[in-house]
Amino acid sequence: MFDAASAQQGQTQEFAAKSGPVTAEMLAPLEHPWKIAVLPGDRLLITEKPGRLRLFENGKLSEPIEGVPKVDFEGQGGLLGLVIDPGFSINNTIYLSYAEPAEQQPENATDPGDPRVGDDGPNSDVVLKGLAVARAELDGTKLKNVEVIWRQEPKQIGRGHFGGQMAFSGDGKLFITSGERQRFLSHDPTTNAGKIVRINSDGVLPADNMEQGPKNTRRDVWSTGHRNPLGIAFDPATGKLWIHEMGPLGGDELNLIERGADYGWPAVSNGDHYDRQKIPRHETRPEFTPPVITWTPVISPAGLVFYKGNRFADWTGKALIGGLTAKGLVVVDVKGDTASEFERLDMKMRVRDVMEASNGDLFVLKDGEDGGLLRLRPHEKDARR
Ligand SMILES: [Ca+2]
Repeated sequence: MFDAASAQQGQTQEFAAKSGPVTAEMLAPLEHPWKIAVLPGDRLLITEKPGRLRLFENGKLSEPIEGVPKVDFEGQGGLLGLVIDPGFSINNTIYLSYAEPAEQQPENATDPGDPRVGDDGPNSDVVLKGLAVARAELDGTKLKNVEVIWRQEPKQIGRGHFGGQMAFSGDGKLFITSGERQRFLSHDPTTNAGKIVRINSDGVLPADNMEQGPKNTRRDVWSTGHRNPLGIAFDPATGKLWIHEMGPLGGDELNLIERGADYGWPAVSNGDHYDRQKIPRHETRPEFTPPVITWTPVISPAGLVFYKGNRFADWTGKALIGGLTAKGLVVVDVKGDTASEFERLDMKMRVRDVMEASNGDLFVLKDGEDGGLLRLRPHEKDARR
């Protein structure tokens, strides 16, 4: 097992997929890794939640890249998402998301707590903060021209539900998953928390978001009623946008995203609150768009990629989801507007992210303080020769 004591470079382990064994190789140990971006030539950028951004190239992990904004590392917050610009090979531009502390912290603040969100407890985290997205140019091992282009507003205290995943549409718009900060804000039109956000890559707001929402809906909002979305990707076969989000006690969701639609949280869920208080199910409120897949028991989805390669032949075109509770990969067969689970690759470890290498192998992040970067490939006889 890739545990803390043995998370050594080059160590391998086998897992069983439907189509045969999969070999996982530990490429590098990492502390709380969160997101991979694959650069041209299979160079990787990887975020570590405590606030480090590293390059992995030629089999080696770099020292932390300079110029990363100050992050608040606590609970689910820290340095989180990462995506490269569609024109990265020309402009070297990347986008980082992170929990940003407010410049002015409140005096004598207390966390009001809420039994519905579980046992974080009162006074658990009184730092005022919110998700922020910064754009920067990668210049060797430094970031330059770092500029914050979007923020969750207003900032909240509390340590959870930041969201922070990002994806570019084919027409160059940046989509951001914005979590509801454990404050049940997803139906509040005055905040962009609990929403899917769509902006231009320079932070300017497009004129054509959310036509159908309430009149005072913020102009950065594309869809509402989301809880804690930690995966976003466009299906290359259809151009459709998919996200997944963590449910509360039960009810993780895979959602097909349409402009202006309301996905129901916190009015409906296929799970219940952590204090066992019941939540009405999606089918009781047809005005909300229901999930295409809902998981109970939960998988705790993290990271989402549509697999384009053919090294894992029966996964081609399918969506791959990292599973924290599922402890492996959840493979989903997406066909147009429908989706169903195809299989699970049991890896016996919390998987935080999954991305694809240029040859169709997979890069996977093992979650946690004793986490790491793994490469998955189909087991082949003499593959190492
Ligand atoms: Ca929902």
